[in-house]
Amino acid sequence: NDQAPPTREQRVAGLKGLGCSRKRVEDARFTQGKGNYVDDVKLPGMIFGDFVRSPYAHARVKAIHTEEALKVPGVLAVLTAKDLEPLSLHWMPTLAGDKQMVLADGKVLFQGQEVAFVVATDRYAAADGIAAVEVEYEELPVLTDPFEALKSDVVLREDIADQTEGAHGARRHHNHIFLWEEGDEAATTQAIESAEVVAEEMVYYHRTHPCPLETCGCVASMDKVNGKLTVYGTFQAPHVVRTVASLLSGIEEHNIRVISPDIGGGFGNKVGVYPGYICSIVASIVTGKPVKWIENRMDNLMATAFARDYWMKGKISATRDGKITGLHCQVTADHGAFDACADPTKFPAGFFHICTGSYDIPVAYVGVDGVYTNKAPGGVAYRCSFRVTEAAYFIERMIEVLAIELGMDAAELRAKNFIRADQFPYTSALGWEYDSGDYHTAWDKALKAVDYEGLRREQAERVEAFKRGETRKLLGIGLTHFTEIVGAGPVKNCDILGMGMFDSCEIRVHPTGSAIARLGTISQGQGHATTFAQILASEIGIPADSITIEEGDTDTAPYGLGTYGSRSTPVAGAATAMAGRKIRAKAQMIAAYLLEVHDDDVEFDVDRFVVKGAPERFKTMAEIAYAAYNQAIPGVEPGLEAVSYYDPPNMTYPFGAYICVMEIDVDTGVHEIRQFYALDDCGTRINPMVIEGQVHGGLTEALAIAMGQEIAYDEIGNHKTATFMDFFIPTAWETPTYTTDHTETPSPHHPIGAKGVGESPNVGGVPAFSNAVHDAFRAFGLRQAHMPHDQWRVWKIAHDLGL
Ligand code: PCD
Repeated sequence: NDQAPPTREQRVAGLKGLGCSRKRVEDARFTQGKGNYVDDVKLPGMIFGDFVRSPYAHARVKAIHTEEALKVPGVLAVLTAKDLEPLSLHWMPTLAGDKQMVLADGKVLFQGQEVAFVVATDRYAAADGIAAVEVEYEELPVLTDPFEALKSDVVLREDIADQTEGAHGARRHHNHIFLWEEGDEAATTQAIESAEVVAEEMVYYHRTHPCPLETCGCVASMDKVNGKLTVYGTFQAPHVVRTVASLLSGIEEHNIRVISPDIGGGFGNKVGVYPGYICSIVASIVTGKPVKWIENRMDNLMATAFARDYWMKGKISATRDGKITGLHCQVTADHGAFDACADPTKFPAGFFHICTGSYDIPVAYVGVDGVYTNKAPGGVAYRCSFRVTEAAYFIERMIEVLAIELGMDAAELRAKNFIRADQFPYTSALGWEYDSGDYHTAWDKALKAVDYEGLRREQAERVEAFKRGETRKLLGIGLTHFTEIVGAGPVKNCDILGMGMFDSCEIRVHPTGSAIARLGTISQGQGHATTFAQILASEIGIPADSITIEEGDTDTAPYGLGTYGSRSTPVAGAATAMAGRKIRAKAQMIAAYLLEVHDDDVEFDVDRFVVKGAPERFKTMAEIAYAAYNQAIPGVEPGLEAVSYYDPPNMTYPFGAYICVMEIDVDTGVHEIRQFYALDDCGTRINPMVIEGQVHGGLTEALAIAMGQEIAYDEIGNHKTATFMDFFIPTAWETPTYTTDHTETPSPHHPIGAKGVGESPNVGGVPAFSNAVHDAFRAFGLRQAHMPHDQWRVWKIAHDLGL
């Protein structure tokens, strides 16, 4: 064989490791309709459960008549709160330390609330059964405005009406949940009162919904003979579901198996525990049959989860020449009927206090009031690390408003206040330690890329032309520089229901030199099977194509806290690298033995261990793996496996500079996005193509939120946007072309320097789109207009400004 051995470069390329735009291995099945989603799970004898839901937002439930429903052919059972009460399952604990009705117990508190669970032979019989259940309601006054709720005599939560203490401290009113504070209020007030310039604004981030294409659902299957409960479900955190299911049901944890199969998008919607899961499990235990529950679109938009709904009253102060001196923020957070926000336990407002953003602000204060209203519970991190998108929107709007107040260019104001590269690690006034960043470099690159000066000149000319009546279109330049905070843990700060937020990876290298790795996270479309194999390829020298990645089965995967808050790369990705290093350490001993040298005399090189100074003497990882199983090596156990549970020392702080250039027709409110430039810095990049896909997807969700998507209620609590006729989902038609770019500032504490990126485009995108709308009208006196900026609202801005 006269073929030349591969060069070192060819060996590196063959691994498809870090930095390679490897094609997604999961796409073969996704693009051919061969995915296996929860609704694809069909077990022998499976039956179907579905909910009777409340038509009222607030009503007393006087009686539930199930007799007629039970006569419907195919209907097997109808569960109500009375049936769940003996099991203590009529209420369930929420992730936020509150409790939530599983089925209506005496009253209903939001439209679409689960009232009874009809179990039938199939979905259609269940629907007929639902129609036959008769519920007697007595309507009660409805509160949909959190400010009114805090003043009203109407008691929403009668179950805790007299409790003056909640999970997060004192409650000052029967509809108040908590006041959570961070920072130094006295010093902040002092800084603002003595400042040369102060800007004040109410910034509202409206209620919206993650709305994954696949709705939530599960199949619960109780095997009474063996005492085993199996639950397939759309779970972003399967192990947590197993632990919670065990604690609630009393079934020992080893007898519960939770499986998240393919998931059609999560976006935070699939983190929480919903009544559908509990009712399916109970129904399976009662009937001894597998029970499926799958939401339809209206169920999903009405009942499981919501996001945002933050009223943020801000004050920001500065010197006359634009140096920021203080930031004050008072939030009124509408949590709906139950506090079911999905946040780490100690943070009832998530990581909202990252709201000093990318700026070096000496003093700051945040106070968040959680309030009950007659809306659906949820408060999930829809593509943002626990309220980070609210924080980014708030600070990026406040910067714009301050720029107006100062009569200063908003790009210059930002640059003047950025945390400088030499200040990292940087501790913010609200207590976060930013691990790394280089904001000025990213910002300069972004401004240059779009010819910022040229755009401002064009904008000024456009304003003049508009005033002369030569055009009816305005030009907006939407600027954003955001800082994300992703990767919860560390365990000492972050837990969910007491479970510390580490993550894990377990690797088995097979004798022939291929491998399987299992993680505690679960992909919902992010491409983990592709990218985590790349981390390993670079760490252990086995080609990514020879590594299977498996997630989502609690019987096989190591315990982990799941995928949300862009934590998979920062936490499970780190565990993967660390487990890989354990493999490598053992491989080194084996290689040294095989090469008959001391352990320290061999070194790792791409896919092999070589004798130092004698590169022709080496053992490949494939040879080493084979020896690990088939050769007796003194002092070394057979096999080549490792597991790592990784508790990150800190979170990672990705950042980005986004610029949106938008044309707005003042007569119709129609916008056209001429250019969208997105520079992301997520540290070391594992797969640039996957990152670009993440950015495209996140920006499109940001576009949706900023420009039209909304969960709206009328004054009696009717849900006005529970179908795709009313809830805006962008199609290819509305989606603009994006230009992506990057800088690379590795995280100093992550084993491979990677930071998360999945949520960044949503966090940075929303203020970029919204700032573009605002900026178009800046010359005509607009300061603040609430999202979503749909055509009617944009037209209204122009109209109100007399344009
Ligand atoms: N990466 C790379 N590099 C770096 C980073 C990252 O490459 N540096 C990649 C990885 O590997 C993956 C991705 O990218 O694959 C992502 O990652 P991250 O950032 O780490 O994240 P994760 O954890 O994985 O994920 C999560 C996210 C979230 S959170 C969300 S919303 C969303 C995102 O993710 N979701 C979703 N994205 C997505 N995509 C899809 N397709 N789907 C979905 O669902 Mo939450 O909290 O849940 O709300």
